Amino acid sequence: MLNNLQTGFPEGFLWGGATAANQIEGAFDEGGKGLSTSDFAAYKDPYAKGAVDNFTFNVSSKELAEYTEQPEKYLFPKRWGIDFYHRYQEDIALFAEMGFKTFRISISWARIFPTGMEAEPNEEGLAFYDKVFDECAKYGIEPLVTMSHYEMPIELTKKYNGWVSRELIPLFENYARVIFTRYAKKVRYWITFNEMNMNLNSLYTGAGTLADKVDNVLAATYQASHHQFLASALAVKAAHEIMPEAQIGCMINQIESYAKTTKPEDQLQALKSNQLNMFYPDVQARGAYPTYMTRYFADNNLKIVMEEQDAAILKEGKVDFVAISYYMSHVTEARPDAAKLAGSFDSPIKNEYLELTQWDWPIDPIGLRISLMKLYDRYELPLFVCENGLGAKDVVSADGKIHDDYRIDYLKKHVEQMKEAIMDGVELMGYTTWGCIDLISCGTSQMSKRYGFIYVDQDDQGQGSLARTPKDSFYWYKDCIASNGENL
Ligand code: BGP
Repeated sequence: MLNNLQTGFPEGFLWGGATAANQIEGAFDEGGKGLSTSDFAAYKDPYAKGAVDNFTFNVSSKELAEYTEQPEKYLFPKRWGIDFYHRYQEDIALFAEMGFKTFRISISWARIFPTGMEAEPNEEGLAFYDKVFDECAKYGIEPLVTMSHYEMPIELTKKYNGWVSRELIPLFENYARVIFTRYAKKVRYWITFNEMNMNLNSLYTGAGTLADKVDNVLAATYQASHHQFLASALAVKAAHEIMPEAQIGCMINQIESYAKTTKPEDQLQALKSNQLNMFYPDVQARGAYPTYMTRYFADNNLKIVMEEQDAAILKEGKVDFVAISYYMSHVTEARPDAAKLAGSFDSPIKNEYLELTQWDWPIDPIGLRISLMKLYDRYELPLFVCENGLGAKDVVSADGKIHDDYRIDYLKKHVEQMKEAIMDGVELMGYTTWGCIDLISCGTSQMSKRYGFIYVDQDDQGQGSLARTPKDSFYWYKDCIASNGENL
């Protein structure tokens, strides 16, 4: 039997916006919070032209030691956030005014377990997120919670060198059980790790691992990923036990690779690049390592240490949905360093059909449709676009307003393509645009790379009143949500 044609966004579609604790909260040393890896992220301007090899955000053990001893010597913009910690009520009220059905935030692990290793959680940290979820509930907004968004307690880096150590698995499972039990009645939608495939790009950001303390970075990346797969699977299992109504997903940064030419070698490379990206949801959605990785590990002489019970853990911890962030597509060709570029934001080959953002990210709304169609074909699981948006240098006009028609144009085109994908049969749960309120950019550590519907008065030096002002896109999105994606 044929399904009915779904002609628009389904009823109950989860429209909203997305953020991450380390980019919005500020208050890095309040409420009993321990220091996290993101408090020490090195500022290296990864978007400098031609910076493919520098694009790692990695921190060395020497830098970490220096930061710890002389924190004031370095710029740590993420510590400021946008003061969401104290202004969450005002911010959530603005999201409610736009009609948000959902709000994606992350819990900072170091607020709950300051070193990651305590026997008991930090009550003040737990109480903070209670207040945030209660505020959401006031407006009928469903939280979508990422359990680890590019941060973890720094003590776990110092003691274990992050996820490269298996010791972190029970610590994460315990953290998972604590937050599931506490928020069982308040949070129905969960994501374990943010953009796990970006481990390939930055071992420190994704896995809290100092690259200079491992022998082989690629091997360490896959070893750390293996431990995160297990931790994620155990969390999925715990979530299903503790919160039978909840849905818990995995997430990748979806960057579709197109072949540069019709040459079979280029086509093959595009297929392989896409496999390396989808390796992450392949494990988490199918519950086992895909066979193509056996060849990849052999070719690269990588030995991943696995224990006997691991296969069963992965099998029992399959996710309920697959979430993606989507910003761009890439072009690839058969070249010796092609595999190295998987997971990188930087595409060395220009796609002549696409325009670029101010940060040279190719704008490709149809690539979103292609991605959704491919991922749905592959997993037949509900999908969630939990990040998408335009980073731009917004200007406050003489009338005091922010006329961000370029952002409206970007979002409109992506919403149109999601609608097409839904008509193509894709089951899409929701759409949370990235940085629904201006926040500190992850990759550049700049405030001036803005994504929000709401302007925040703060500059790259952390100066400003922090006042919130709706931009033109605020009213556009409000209309989009009210019409369930019909008025664009
Ligand atoms: C994603 C991250 C976000 C976010 C976004 C935009 O990879 O999950 O944390 O910041 O990218 O990136 P940037 O801030 O570098 O523009």
